[in-house]
Amino acid sequence: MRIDVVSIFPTIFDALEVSLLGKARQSGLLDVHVHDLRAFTHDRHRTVDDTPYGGGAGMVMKPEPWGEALDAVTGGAVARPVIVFPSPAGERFTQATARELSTAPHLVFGCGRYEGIDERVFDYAAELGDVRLLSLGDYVLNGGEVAVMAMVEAIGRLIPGVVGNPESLVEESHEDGLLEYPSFTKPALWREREVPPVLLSGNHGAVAAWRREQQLVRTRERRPDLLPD
Ligand code: JEK
Repeated sequence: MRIDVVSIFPTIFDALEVSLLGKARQSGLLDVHVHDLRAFTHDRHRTVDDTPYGGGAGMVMKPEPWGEALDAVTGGAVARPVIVFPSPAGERFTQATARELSTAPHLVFGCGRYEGIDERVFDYAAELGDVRLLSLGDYVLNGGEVAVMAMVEAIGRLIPGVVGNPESLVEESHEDGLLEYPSFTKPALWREREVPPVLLSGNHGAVAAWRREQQLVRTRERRPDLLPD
């Protein structure tokens, strides 16, 4: 999979090198290219923002640098790309979205800042690829970069061969929408706290039943929205 990221803070994405995706990048399964939006400006101050038409607070990203950046990163013709713009006004990015995007040969991420990007950029991008406006969740970030880091990590670990332990992905794909059961490791007694004895019993049926019960209890307590009525 090829991934292009456009941002005015390209060095934020240096962190991708040290996450689990570093290995995937070295092996060639993931080919990530980060671009500085300011490289697509032509004025002496490398301006990327301006005041909003109609008035209001804050600044809006100008369309011209975005048009040139999108032309440049979609020009390679790997395939018709999926072009993602993180946005507080987007559809929710979920595990299902990550699965869907993990099969795309070419993803482009456009990271906005300030109050966002001139709306015409999304319309223009739709001529170059399949545009998705996606939100990480219902809180306000200062820009798209942190959202893209999360999305690239969620998508990247689903690409076959990227995760170190493929068993964990098989387990995930069989998931039932409940929260996970609690995990324990050695020592069996730590600071007067015991590991639940059933996990030391060697009774695999009892372990499975206990874990399922824990999943249900935790989901009811913490995420009742995930349970059917
Ligand atoms: C992309 C710029 C910052 C800040 C104004 C007024 C109510 C805010 C944009 N889950 C997510 N939260 N935030 C983002 C995100 C934020 C971004 C950009 C993504 C580009 N910003 C910003 C304030 C406002 N709004 C009405 C909401 C807009 C995000 C994701 N993904």
